[in-house]
Amino acid sequence: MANQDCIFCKIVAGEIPSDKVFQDEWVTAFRDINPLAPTHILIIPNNHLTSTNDLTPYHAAMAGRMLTVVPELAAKEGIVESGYRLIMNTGPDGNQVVMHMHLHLLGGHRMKHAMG
Ligand code: DGP
Repeated sequence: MANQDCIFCKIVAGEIPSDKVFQDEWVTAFRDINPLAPTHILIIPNNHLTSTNDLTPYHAAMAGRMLTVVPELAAKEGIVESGYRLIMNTGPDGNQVVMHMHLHLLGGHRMKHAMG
């Protein structure tokens, strides 16, 4: 189900341009418009979910695919051995800006540890 006002739903549908790197029946992955690392890919569910707060057991297959696509993308980006970070922001205190659930895949250089 798409949300008509959602920019990421429009990216899934191909209604606005993006640098897509992967798409299947569950998820779409595309390069972040404002990359914070040499590899900065966003992995999102094709159907609109606002955030992790919307997840239910019904979403298990999709949520699993969001994670299992990671090693495939990391291999294509050449960052399996060097490593990467996965980040999901939820809500105002989590710095979520786009209200369509998304997983950031960041790699390509050593990142500062954000948790102290
Ligand atoms: P956040 O909600 O803070 O977890 O991050 C949202 C990310 O989405 C941010 O890094 C920039 C990215 N972004 C926002 N709008 C677009 C867009 O139209 N295209 C692409 N490719 N990325 C976008």
